[in-house]
Amino acid sequence: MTKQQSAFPDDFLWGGAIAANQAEGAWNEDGRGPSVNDYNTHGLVEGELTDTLDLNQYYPSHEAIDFYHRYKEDVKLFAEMGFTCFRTSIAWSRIFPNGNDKEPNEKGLQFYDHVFDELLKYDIEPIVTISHFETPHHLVKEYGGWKSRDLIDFYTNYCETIFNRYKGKVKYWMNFNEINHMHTIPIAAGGLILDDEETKLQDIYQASHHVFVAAAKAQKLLKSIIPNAWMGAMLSLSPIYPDTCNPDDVFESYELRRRSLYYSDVMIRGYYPSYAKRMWKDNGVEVKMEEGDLDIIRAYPVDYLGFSYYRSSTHQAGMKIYGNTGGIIGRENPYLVKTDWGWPIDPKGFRYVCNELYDRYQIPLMIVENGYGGKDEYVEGKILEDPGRVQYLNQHLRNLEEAIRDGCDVIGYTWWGPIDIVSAGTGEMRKRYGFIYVDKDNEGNGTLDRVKKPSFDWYKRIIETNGAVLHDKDE
Ligand code: BGP
Repeated sequence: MTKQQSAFPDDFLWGGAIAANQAEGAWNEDGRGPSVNDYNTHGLVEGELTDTLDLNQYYPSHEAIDFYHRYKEDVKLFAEMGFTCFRTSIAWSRIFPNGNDKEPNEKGLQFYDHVFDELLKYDIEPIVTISHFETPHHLVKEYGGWKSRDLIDFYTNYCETIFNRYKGKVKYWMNFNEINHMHTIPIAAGGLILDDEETKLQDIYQASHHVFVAAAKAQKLLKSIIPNAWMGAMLSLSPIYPDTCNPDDVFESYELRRRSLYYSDVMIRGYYPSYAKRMWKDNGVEVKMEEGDLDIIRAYPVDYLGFSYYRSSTHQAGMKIYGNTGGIIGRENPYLVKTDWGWPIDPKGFRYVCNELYDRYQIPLMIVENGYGGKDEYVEGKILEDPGRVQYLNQHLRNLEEAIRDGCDVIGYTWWGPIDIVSAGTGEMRKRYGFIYVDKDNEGNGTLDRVKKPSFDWYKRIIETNGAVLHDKDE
């Protein structure tokens, strides 16, 4: 039997993704101001935002894995794996310490110049998230995050600064990380502290409107400053299955899915979907808009859809809806095994969601997060095998390849956490995603040394064969 040809396009972008707050550390170095993560001891889902710092406490984001000082070593390792792209975020508060300062912090701008130069030295394309769960702490406390319309101008000023600074270096941008998490992790997606159940949905939909206007203004700025650059929306889009064929389960799961697709519908189509009005009405929501808002949203849609895929969820009509960084936490799916953190592993769901999204939007797709968080053992300087990660990677890439064969226009794939970093949801280090181990534990102990795991060489083989090697192994 002739070996199956890879279906990945010759110019497919292969790489990995991190976020500033989960990797850089140097949280108050060289003029950086605090973001929501820095006042949080256990991540954005399990932790809580405090007003002040208790210096007897350990804050995972303060040092993270010290990417701020070690980025050259880490980028060299990414280049060794053959990355052709690398996603990270710019920390808004490293550029504008309070988020709305008159002048940018030059040392912060210099840091990202150095990171992008290092990536480009190895022909690695930077993919930049403008705001990755990193709203400046000052804007959360003084303005209530994206509830305030003032954030539109603060954000677009930040965008104008970084577009002008990095126009020769960065082609791929994303406006907000997993913006549909406004509902499930509002502090992360919108810098929102929602303690009044009565007004929660009003605040979420109003904040979302401000985000849509800001995203459109950012796209207008990008196209004027870097005409050939691409702006993406970015959502967490693990699919939602109905728990049974009971039409109630089916329809409510469909509505829950649309609660997320609402964000990509507006940012990709350029207008509010027809179901929005009933969604607002049924929830007593009245979105306040200003003259010109809908015009700018229509005039400046995004160019591609970036999304994260970790797992799938199963929803039963009437059940409580809540989620974490992997997506909606629903009912048990008896057909799927789970990771050590209880995330169902569903490779076929990956193919399903690519088809669902490409059929809906017919614009290029980029998977900017897909990964397996597990407990790797580090014994006497040696990483034991990490078969769970290799299997997850192979199964998901095989299904991604099938999605490409199905006709989906997928332009790139960045594995979430190519190097161990701090977990967004729980603030843990022991939830490891990396092909590279970082010697640090949940309490902050360790040398921060980097050690290759067995999966490092395997991902390198996948990239150098453009996916063809996936058919050499059955596991
Ligand atoms: C997504 C975030 C990432 C990343 C990922 C994994 O929601 O965009 O920042 O952290 O989830 O989640 P966790 O780190 O909680 O395992």
